[in-house]
Amino acid sequence: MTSRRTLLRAAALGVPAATLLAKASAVLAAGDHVAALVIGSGYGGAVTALRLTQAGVSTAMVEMGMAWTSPGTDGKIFCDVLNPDQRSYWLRTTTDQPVGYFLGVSANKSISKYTGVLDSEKFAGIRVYQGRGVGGGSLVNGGMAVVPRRDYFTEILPTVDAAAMYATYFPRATAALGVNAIDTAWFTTADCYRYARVSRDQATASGYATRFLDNVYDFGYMKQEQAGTVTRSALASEVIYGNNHGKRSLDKTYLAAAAATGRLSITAQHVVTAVAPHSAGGYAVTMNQIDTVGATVATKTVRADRVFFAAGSVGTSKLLVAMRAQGRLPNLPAAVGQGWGNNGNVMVARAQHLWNTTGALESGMPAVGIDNWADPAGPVFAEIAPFPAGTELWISLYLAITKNPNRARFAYNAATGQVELSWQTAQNQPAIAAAKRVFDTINKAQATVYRSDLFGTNKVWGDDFTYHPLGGCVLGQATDDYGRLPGYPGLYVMDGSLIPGSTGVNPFVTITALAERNIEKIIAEDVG
Ligand code: FAE
Repeated sequence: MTSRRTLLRAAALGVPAATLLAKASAVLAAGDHVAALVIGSGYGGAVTALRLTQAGVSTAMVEMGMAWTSPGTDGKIFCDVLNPDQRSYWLRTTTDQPVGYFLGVSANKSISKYTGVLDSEKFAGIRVYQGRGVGGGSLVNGGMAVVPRRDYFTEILPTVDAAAMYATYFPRATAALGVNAIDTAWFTTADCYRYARVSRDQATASGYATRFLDNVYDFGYMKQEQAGTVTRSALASEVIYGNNHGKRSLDKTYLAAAAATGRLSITAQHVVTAVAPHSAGGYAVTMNQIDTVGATVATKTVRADRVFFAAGSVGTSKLLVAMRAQGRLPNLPAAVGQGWGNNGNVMVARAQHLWNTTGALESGMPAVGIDNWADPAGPVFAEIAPFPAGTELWISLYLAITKNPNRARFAYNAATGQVELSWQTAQNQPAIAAAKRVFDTINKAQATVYRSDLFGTNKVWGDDFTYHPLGGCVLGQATDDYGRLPGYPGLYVMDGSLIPGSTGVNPFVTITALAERNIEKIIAEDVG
């Protein structure tokens, strides 16, 4: 409730989120001493920043990506998926689209190297998509705000009091995130959700349950987009490279509220490279300030009494594994770097009959899922995903979340100085098998076929990338039951790395609620 009050207060003052954030914008200097330093500005980091600043703690946030506040030459902050330019990808010279092919031919294009908003981080057996910028994954994601099934939450995090999570922390998280429900009557007629209706009706006719999904995209705004009374965003093919309107990303919610306290500073375009005990107490945090082509322009070390790792599952795990291997945090437990999973992600598409048009106009924000999670033979929760190409394609696309039991670990390679991830593409076979049962059934019932031209040449399954990296510093294994790193008082893990590889639904609500639970405890017990 506190967060909602703060948000309302900020709104009542009439202060736009961008103004609040601009005031918080800062650049840490070498030798600075801060009470709390938060690495990363995604969900875990934003919750941490809001609750610490509300508790009176001055908090310095460090983010490797840009503060996405200035429009480009086209007057827009973000580009759309049909016209990707340098703003789309993190330090790449070609795009690396998740659906990277069309008719079996690469659909990627050349771009200038730039600190763009979406990173496709390549490991040996998987590409991991992550947001880069103030707001982390909230800038690029589909906004789906899904509370996990309670029985599955209990299964993955048995030491966490589920009653408290569902009574207190999930509601707190969804309120502060600005989650809203779609008007289901409007859904039945809106052109922009024709694609979802076609997929939903076919799933239902094939014997599967479907459900509407809440979102942080303002559905009221989307209605106006459909009516043609406001500038289009979700209806203008804006999603994975950012939304210029409508989306309540973290810079507009948690981070704006934290900035409104006057106690938050955000240092963007700084990559944290090392954390180690400081001789004077607390921790020395070393970072590289980078320019927009990723070149280091300064290296600085600051001192922090407490450090909150919120660099995401991959970012936090890589950093901690490197610190242990390099002897800077040598006593970190062996569990640091372990228990990583892809939330069972696999993508697939079906070709529709010519008479089953999916529509030229597709909202970039998914609103419906096929819920076959209760099936013991292979749980699947599949989001009906958009393919916002601006033209009729007769394609039904899905992101399936499955219960893939396989896990991987991060390891430091001393020869290269890089942290590697052991995941092999073949480890995604259980995800394919589970999704195949569902979509084979739908295809059979609807007399349709898979598209095999979108993830490669003759490749049905998008099995070699994920949007949902989870784990690497699992709660209760790599940390104590609240994210404290054992042996290092004042070091905490706050992000998706705490969740053991799977949450059965899209993960950001789980990450946010768990961070709310943990920071409440940490503030009560550790922060005096
Ligand atoms: P995250 O949001 O990734 O934030 C970590 C931040 O730390 C990033 O801003 C990094 O740039 C920054 N960082 C990393 N390393 C460093 C460093 N060394 N120094 C300084 N900064 C650093 O972490 N989830 C849903 O629930 N619903 C969806 O609809 C959905 N759609 C998605 C669509 C896409 C395309 C993608 C990529 C993800 C999607 N997700 C979705 C996943 C969701 O965004 C993700 O689980 C969360 O963003 C993870 O939150 P964290 O706080 O763990």
